[in-house]
Amino acid sequence: MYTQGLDQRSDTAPTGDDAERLAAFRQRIDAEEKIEPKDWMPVEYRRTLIRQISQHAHSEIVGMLPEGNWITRAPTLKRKAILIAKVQDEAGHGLYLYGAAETLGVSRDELVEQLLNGRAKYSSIFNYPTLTWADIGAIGWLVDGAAIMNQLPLCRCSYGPYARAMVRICKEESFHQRQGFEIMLTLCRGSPEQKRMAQGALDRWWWPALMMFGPNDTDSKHTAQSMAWKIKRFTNDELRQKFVDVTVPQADFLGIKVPDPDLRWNAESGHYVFGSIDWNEFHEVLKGNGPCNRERLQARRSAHENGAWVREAAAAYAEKHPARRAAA
Ligand code: BYC
Repeated sequence: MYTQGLDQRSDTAPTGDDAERLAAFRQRIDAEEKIEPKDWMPVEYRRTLIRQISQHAHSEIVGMLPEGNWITRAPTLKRKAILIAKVQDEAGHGLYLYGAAETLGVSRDELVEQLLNGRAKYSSIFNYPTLTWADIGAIGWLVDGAAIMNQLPLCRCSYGPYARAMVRICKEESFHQRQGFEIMLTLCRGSPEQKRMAQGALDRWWWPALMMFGPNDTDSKHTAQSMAWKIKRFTNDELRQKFVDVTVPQADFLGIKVPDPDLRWNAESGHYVFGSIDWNEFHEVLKGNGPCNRERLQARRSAHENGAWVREAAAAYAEKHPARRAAA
């Protein structure tokens, strides 16, 4: 895997030249310099980035499915056009991210294969169903809201191609969050039935949204090293707390209730205190036992099979027009 022309030296027990390279690498990280694809990097740094960026790319692609489910049933033509554009944006995010991962020496085919054969992870959140139109509002508001909270610091990630991809992605995610909140606001200002629908969506999506940030810091196996390498800038719990602090007042503004009996404002700390997450549910979803895991993977596999003719046609065209392929 990802060995072509790339330095495979490890970050552990370096000697001679390696120790020097590692010291120089650490200095660059400390100085907030970006690491670029052709620069030397410890093998574990490369591996961590491939893991995180590819999981992120898969999440964007699988993330198109729950919302895609409502394109044919959006309540108005305008809502439909907005939703189509949003789902298309997610496809674009997936492509930038696969592109960023490829700069680390792994092929897109290999990453897609890992997704399709079930070996690769993608965000737990996309294994939940979208039962009503309000779920599309809740996804924009909460899921994209959580994504922005997690991803804004990634714009300062030490790896250049990932950081630059995130700048564009975050701009689009901000628009997605606003459109989701606007759907929720419209429903909450509508009929009692519409408001109930909005409350139902908040009830369903609140806890899965909190799970998006990953395990508690005490159980997160990668956070410490990723922070040291400035891939991650905040821990999972820090980001989750920021999200709760920003989102609870928004729920108050909408006039709907966060489904957490333990939620309260702590004036001393200046933060909300919230109840404990059902980590058992989280791990079950990661193991493939969430409400929609099988359906999501099946949908991706079918899409891949149905797209075979496009790949074949593109390959045949490239074969026939090598000059155009080189120019592209
Ligand atoms: N779901 O040590 P930890 C989007 C895994 S897309 C599934 O804390 P790390 C959007 C984790 O990968 C949202 N798996 O790991 C798209 C690790 O597994 P492995 C996706 C999870 O990497 C469309 C293990 O648990 N965003 O926004 O330091 C429409 C231990 O965790 C989850 C990104 O991918 C989870 N929720 O931190 C709308 C952002 N949480 O690899 C929106 C980039 C943890 O050891 N990724 N795991 O087998 C990250 O920031 C980090 O990778 C995470 C996890 C915070 C997710």
